[in-house]
Amino acid sequence: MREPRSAARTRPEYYRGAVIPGTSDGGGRGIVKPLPPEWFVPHDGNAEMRWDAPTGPGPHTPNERFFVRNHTRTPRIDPDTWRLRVHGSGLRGPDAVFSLADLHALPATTLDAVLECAGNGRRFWAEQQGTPAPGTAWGLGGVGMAAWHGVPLGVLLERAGLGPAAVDVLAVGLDPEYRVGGRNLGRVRRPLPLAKALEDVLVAYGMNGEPLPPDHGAPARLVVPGWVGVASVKWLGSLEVSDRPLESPWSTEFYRLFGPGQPADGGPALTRQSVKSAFELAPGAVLAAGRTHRLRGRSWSGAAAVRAVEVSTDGGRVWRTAELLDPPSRYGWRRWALDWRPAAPGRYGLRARATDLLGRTQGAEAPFNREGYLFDAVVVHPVEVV
Ligand SMILES: Nc1nc2c(c(=O)[nH]1)N[C@H]1C(S)=C(S)[C@@H](COP(=O)(O)O)O[C@H]1N2
Ligand SMILES: [Mo]
Repeated sequence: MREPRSAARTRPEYYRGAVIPGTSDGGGRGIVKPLPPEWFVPHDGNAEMRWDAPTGPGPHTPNERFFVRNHTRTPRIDPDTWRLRVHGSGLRGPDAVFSLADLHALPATTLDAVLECAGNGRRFWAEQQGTPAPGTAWGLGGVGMAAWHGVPLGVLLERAGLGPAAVDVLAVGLDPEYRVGGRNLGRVRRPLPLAKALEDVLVAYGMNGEPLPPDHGAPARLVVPGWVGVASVKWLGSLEVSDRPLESPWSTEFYRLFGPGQPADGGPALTRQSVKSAFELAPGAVLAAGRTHRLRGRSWSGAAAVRAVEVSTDGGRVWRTAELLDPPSRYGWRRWALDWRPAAPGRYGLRARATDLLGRTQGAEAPFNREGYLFDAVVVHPVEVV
């Protein structure tokens, strides 16, 4: 297994918020909440969660520390005048319109789910595999887990008059239209197959026991558990229910795999997230030799609960089973810990790999794709023992 080139040198700088070549980091432009540098790494209007900042006693990521991924900027929406319109050929009758009070009056549920950007871990394509990918150079902090509270989308669609011929639901956000490369692609929107919509998707208006914060989609967003973050459309304005398959640039152009092993014109629109693990430790952390250190981290998978996590401190030769601190969770992550007593000073690359209940695991290399989505290889975490 190759060691990342000069990782110990570049990563600590990056985690202090340095500008990364190839991106134009703008200090969290367009995000409403404060982004203290000890909690976040800014990426040109997006904010990455730092894994070395303690995140409280439980498994949930506090709202004020949750990563933000915006195509444009966070809109401020008046919850009193906000309406969600449901329309389209897949409904039996006319449009249905819901106010926030209407949503509050519908049956609600709470679900622990990881929300993760498809591009999370993108910088490791360059650092570990020598194949840099364009786009936001996330470390592993384009992810968080919250207890999402809201109305099951299936319940809402039934109330709206879901018809038997419906196949797709297109969620449209109320944030500004997305302009890129001289084109206006319109509002952020992405179709969702009806089967998933009816399975476990939420129209969420609560996050970790609080109303949804502005940056995370207030007054209501989709939460599509286990799927790439872009499916979870924020600031919901409308839902088109269609009796024909729908598409948008977010399902045809972005968030698909292009490259070897894919059809010539690209793979299908991305759905499930891959398996990942992260240490709750600063990259390049300095640890004392001859002492016992409790290594902590979290692992998650979009397809099933995490079953086991193994850690290697010797370059991937010996793997030890980590202690799992949370019960299995279908869509949540599991925290883990493992004691390590490094005998000798030097530079080490810590490795963690998770396996989920479907047997999906993390290997030494992730299969290349042009846009650098779904990095699921073991990420080598540099530390220095002194
Ligand atoms: N309307 C809208 N929804 C959106 C986005 C956006 O820019 N606009 N970004 C998407 C992407 S790419 C991700 S990864 C998640 C991020 O959610 P968060 O900012 O609450 O962490 O929201 C998704 N939903
Ligand atoms: Mo994303």
